Amino acid sequence: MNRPALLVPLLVSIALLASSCNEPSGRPTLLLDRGWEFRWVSEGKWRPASVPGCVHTDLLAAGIIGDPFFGTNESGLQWIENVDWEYRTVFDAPPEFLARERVEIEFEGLDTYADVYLNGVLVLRADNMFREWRVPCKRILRERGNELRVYFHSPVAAVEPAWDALGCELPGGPRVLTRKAAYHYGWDWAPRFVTSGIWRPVRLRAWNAARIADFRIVQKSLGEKTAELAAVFEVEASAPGKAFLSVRRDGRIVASVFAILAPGTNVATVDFTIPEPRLWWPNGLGASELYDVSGEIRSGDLILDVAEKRIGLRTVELVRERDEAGESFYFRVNGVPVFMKGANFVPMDSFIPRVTDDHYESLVAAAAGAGMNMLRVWGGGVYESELFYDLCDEYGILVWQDFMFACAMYPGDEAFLANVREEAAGVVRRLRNHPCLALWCGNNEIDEGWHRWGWQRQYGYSAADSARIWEDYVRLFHELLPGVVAELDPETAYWPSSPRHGRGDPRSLTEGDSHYWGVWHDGEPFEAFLEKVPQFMSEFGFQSFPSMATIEGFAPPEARRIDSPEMLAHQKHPRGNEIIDRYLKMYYREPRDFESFVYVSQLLQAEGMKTAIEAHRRAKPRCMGSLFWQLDDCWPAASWSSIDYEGEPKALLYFAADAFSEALVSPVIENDTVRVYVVSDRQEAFDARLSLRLLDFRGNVVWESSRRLNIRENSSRPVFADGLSRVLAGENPRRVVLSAELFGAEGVVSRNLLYFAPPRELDLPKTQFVWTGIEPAGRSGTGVMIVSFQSDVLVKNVCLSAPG
Ligand code: BMA
Repeated sequence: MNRPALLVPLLVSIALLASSCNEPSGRPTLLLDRGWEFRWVSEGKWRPASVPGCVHTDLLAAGIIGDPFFGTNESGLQWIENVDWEYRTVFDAPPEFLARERVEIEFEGLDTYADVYLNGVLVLRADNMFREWRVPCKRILRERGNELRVYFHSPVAAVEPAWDALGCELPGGPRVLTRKAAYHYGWDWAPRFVTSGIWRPVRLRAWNAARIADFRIVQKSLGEKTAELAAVFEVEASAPGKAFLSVRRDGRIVASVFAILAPGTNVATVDFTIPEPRLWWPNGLGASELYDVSGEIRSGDLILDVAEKRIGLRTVELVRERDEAGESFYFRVNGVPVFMKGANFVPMDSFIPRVTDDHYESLVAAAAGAGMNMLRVWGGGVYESELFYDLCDEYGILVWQDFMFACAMYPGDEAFLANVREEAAGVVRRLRNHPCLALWCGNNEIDEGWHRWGWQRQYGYSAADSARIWEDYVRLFHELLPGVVAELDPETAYWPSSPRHGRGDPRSLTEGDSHYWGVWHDGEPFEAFLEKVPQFMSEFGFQSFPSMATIEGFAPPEARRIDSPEMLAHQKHPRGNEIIDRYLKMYYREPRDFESFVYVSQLLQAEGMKTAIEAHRRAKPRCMGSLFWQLDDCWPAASWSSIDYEGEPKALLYFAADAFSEALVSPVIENDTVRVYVVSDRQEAFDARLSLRLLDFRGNVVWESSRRLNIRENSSRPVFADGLSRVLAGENPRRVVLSAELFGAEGVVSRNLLYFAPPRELDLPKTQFVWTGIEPAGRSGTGVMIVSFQSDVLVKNVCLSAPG
């Protein structure tokens, strides 16, 4: 048994040897992020590598390949997926590690078919990008010169025999056999880069007697006066023994139990309370309060291990009840029905390891800044990093978490299911303590795909094939995954597939969540959004191009036109440009040049999404959610995103911020009647003033009206209605705009404009505006500038940007 005195020299020696992070636990940890090299196995030459990292970015850093995102480079880099790669490093194990009873190597993520050798001994065969692996290595480890080698088999070649042996093809293709991010294989917004690598950190860890294998806080009850909680310790012990398990809050021990440990896994519960609990609220409804709680295991005075969690006290329920319309689908948070405002999240890079902490923070902050309170982590990407969920906890963004299955049918053999069971159990245990976690969802669009996309005909399935493939589906999404959630996270709801019904099935508008793609895929006009309002819209979207600065990063000057090979390579939807063009002609005049086209594509997208979001919010409480497709991008390209790969917000993000405002004034024309709605997500009623003005484009007020209102909490209702011709008061609809403003005690709460003709038909006067930019006094050199504009006429949709 170690004595505390050993701990001090141990800390010092590890710090000198590698970039170790020694936790307060007395469980030495050595981060293995140094000295890595990689090679293309059949070429043989070793070159420096990054861990965490992946083959593509290592090849780029070594100067072997050009930027995979530049020009048409993608097509020339497809060979990388077909060959094997190898990584290695050499490290010393400090004697303190070797002195422990147990020493393990922990891999947070291996992508994907990886054979791991330590000092020449095969210690692991990994086959799932989404799992974490712990490899005992005490007997193989030596003090100096340990060689850790990871051999990656081509993920494409690896599944060929199994694919050929399948009785019939599965929609999705061979990728469905591999537990790896689906978007790596290409998507309608993603390039194909089927990479390999050690994509998450690797650590050497050691312990004596016992370690905390899992630490979970269960909320038993949440009252106004007290929160009753249980800390559930899962302890792995190497031998029979006794231990103290304690819970600390803000550093102070608040409860302990004495436990008798048997060798192997032990579960022990320590009850504790938090008096005067401060609740965790989603963004916009209150503070997202967090508490630091840690669990420790001690033997006498010696701390054997410590686990830390940041928790939030809240309840989240998915409410599905029969109602007049069909079956509801909404979230009740702390007893309050909350309208979900947000977007679908996709991985932020084709090469995830290079996404920095700052990138994560700026993206989640941007989502919160746009008024969002929910992100859906879509099932064709990855289970995100801890940091992502930590940020969602902090910013009050609820997470709808898909399991990683999308738009395909998956096999149902025992080995596959066992692999998925481990994956699901690992991720549920990892994420279940995050207050942001709102829902587990089995998959993206597979139920819809099976029933409505014609797969059964397309693949020529016999009745027996169909029955077997559907049985496999049921085992996975109606038995295995809900079983894992019920066992490990019974507090969180499980939803088998998003959407509940495919579009085309009338129930898609009356039951559960809905993906409405009549706009875009079916070419319906944006106005269709006014009618197609479901109970909860979990996907709808429209593409646009990224900012010019972003385009300049991948397209050389001569390629900056819509039909250049470089631009076409950055449009992954087969009909994408054609669809954008069709809608553009519906609403806008022909843009005069490429740069205008790029900008107008963003306005078009923003207007379409605004139309939808406001329609969803006006329909509250029948409709209780609006998550557009898609928040972000994994590379610089045309896509449905609101923020491009370089982090540049598109017009959509600004429009969404207005449309998601906690109180919204929303004017709309419904059957020749102009109605103005006020939608409020506030939990208290408030006094407001509505100001309506009909303005011509030179700023003359045709008429105005103002009225006092009391806005009810959590509501939507029309507060003004009049016939279209009376509102227009004889003016030419192409030359006027209705300005609606809602004022509360704090000033303007929401501002909106209603035009009476599409932009194409507006009689916009030639604009001549002047602007000045000044650095405010005392802030010169800080990058802050106050810009003012002045114009005699309406200037519609001004974009302000500054290089860099
Ligand atoms: C939805 C998503 C994605 C896709 C998007 C745009 O169906 O789930 O699969 O990228 O539409 O087509």
